[in-house]
Amino acid sequence: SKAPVNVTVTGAAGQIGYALLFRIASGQLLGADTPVKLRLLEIPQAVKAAEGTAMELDDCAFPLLQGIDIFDDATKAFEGANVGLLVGARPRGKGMERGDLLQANGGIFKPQGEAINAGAADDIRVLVVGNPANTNALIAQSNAPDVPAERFTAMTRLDHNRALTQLAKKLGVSINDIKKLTIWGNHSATQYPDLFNAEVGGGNAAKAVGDQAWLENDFIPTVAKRGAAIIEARGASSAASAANAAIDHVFDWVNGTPEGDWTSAAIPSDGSYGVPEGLISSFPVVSREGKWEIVQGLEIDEFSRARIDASVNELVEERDTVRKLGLV
Ligand code: NAX
Repeated sequence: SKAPVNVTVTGAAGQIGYALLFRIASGQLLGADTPVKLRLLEIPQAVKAAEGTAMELDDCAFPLLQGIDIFDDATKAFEGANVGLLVGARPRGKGMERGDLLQANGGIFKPQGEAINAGAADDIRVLVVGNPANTNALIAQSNAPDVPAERFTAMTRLDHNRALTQLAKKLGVSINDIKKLTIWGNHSATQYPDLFNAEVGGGNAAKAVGDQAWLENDFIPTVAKRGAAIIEARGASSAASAANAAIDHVFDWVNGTPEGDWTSAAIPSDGSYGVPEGLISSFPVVSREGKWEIVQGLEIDEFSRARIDASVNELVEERDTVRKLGLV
């Protein structure tokens, strides 16, 4: 039988953690034939709550779950980690400027990057969920110089999945009829969900919609502001859907994406599509042999170009801020 895979989850006692851990332990992250060991990282005040979640995991008697360890020390939590799901982050407080937010998160993601560098397994794959996810991933990556840069990614799969459903509803089609949708840029309100290269039933999605006003004034803002709409409706931010997207991201990274389709993930830019090299930006991606590859050769029209540039410029500003703060 296969050796267990060590999965480190930060922010394990939070609401995404609660939605995520049971799915990892049931085999949905890595596949039904892969045993897992969970390594949960929390701040000291939340360790007790993480222990409660671990009790419930025990009570599920998951056949694939071979152990749960709980830590309040990043160096220990990432020891031997094959997968790191970096969920815990510092939320934006009242009156907090973006620089303050980035600095506060630097205090989390810098030491976690160092911990990954020091002790993670050679095949470590990192997905950052905690916001601002792209730049947090950049901070962790910059502080893990011995780990290949490509192993640090940030999550835009929830945005991708949100866009799939909005388009399917608009056209009255199934999710399964939609292919090649892309989220470009930052996981923020500037993100650009692109229908011009997407397909519905084999035809062009933007043409099938045939309604530029809907695309600009309805579709794009609905996808980009969905997180706020969930908070408004639920009184709490997206949790189960975020956990689901994290599962999708890692599963595809490990197991590959289907032929004839692609997905969206924020990965280090190689300069493709004019995105400055090194920025962790969302692209159309396929996963082959355990690696993300950016889909090449897509046509980017003027409308898309402006949207992509706006989101990428925001990432450049975030990078410049964390550079000044000495975090990268
Ligand atoms: P919660 O506040 O419920 O949980 C966060 C947990 O992280 C807490 O238990 C806290 O104690 C822990 N934590 C804080 N600092 C830590 C540290 N240094 N080490 C380990 N644990 C630490 O938030 P939750 O709703 O679970 O959301 C977590 C993060 O996901 C937030 O940053 C949120 O903004 C982000 N999201 C990202 C999404 C995406 O698509 N990329 C969507 C969903 C979500 O909004």
